[in-house]
Amino acid sequence: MSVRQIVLDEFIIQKEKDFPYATGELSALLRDIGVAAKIVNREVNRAGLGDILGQHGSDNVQGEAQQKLDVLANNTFINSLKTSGMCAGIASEEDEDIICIDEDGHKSHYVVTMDPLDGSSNIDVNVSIGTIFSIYRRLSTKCPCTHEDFLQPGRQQVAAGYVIYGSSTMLVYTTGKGVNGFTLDPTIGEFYLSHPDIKIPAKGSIYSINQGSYTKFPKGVQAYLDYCLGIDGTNPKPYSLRYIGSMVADLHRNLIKGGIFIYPSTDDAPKGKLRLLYECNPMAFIVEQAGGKATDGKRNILDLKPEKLHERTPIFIGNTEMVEKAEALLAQYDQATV
Ligand code: AHM
Ligand code: MG
Repeated sequence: MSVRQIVLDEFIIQKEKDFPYATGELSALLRDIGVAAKIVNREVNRAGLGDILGQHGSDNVQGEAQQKLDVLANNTFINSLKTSGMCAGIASEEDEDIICIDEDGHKSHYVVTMDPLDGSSNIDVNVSIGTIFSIYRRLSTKCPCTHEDFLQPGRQQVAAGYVIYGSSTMLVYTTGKGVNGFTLDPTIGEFYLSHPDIKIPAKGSIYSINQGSYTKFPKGVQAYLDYCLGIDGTNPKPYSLRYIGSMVADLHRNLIKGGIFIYPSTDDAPKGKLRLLYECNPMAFIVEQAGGKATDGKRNILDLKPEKLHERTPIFIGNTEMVEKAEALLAQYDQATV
């Protein structure tokens, strides 16, 4: 008889022993996120059947049209975190300001940032989308929590993860001691450990970027793309371009197969599109824990000190060798323009 694989909740409890002073609070919070992910997964999986596709009729704080599933996922995670009592506050990509949960005097030590449904443009067309989350130990001690609790450098994350609603649904997370991936068995509603101790391959051959914006990218980014394509003659084996347009899906593939994901600045958006708190920091923590690297072109993403909740940053993330090659070309062009 084969040995049963470990499920997410068991794994989380087992991993508490890596942290001698653990109280179980973080573990409970991670388990709550797992439950919310299953609820969102249920809705994503039957999205074409109900009245949950299409636009919600509202804009989020970024001025982007919210999809019905964006709103549903946001409410699901917020409600789950509110009822659990394990979370002091939430900052969501979909909400203008932080949501403080501890006004009733509850004394949770953690706050959560999240992009409840990433890859919004893919919702209506049955292409992989995801949820991204990150957990910080709060700095304030009194209720309610404050903006400072959320505006911490990514290096301070105590846990981060994503859920990919793809051909199967997976939850991948780190608490700073490696990265582990769990696949949802929909027949019994459990996440099973399927990808233990994920490491990004040392060599990669995939690059992921919205190349349609090539003419709007900085010269250094264009130079790196010319290198990827083999146009500049220095890359003996040009790379494959793979771009889904859901950061979670693009990064998940590159994490498993080896590759780089880039969302750079453009002429129209000097800080790029992706948000430091909700997308870049959690993904940078995961990729670094898997042996990769994430920078804004010059600085490590995890060292950036956020100044506002919805701050954006350019990002180059994935296989270390590829990210460093991109940085080297960016630096050459920076120097050329000084
Ligand atoms: P969203 O949070 O509104 O879904 O936007 C983020 C998504 C990322 O998942 C993806 O990498 C990017 O937007 C794609 O943008 P573009 O269509 O400009 O390539
Ligand atoms: Mg999003």
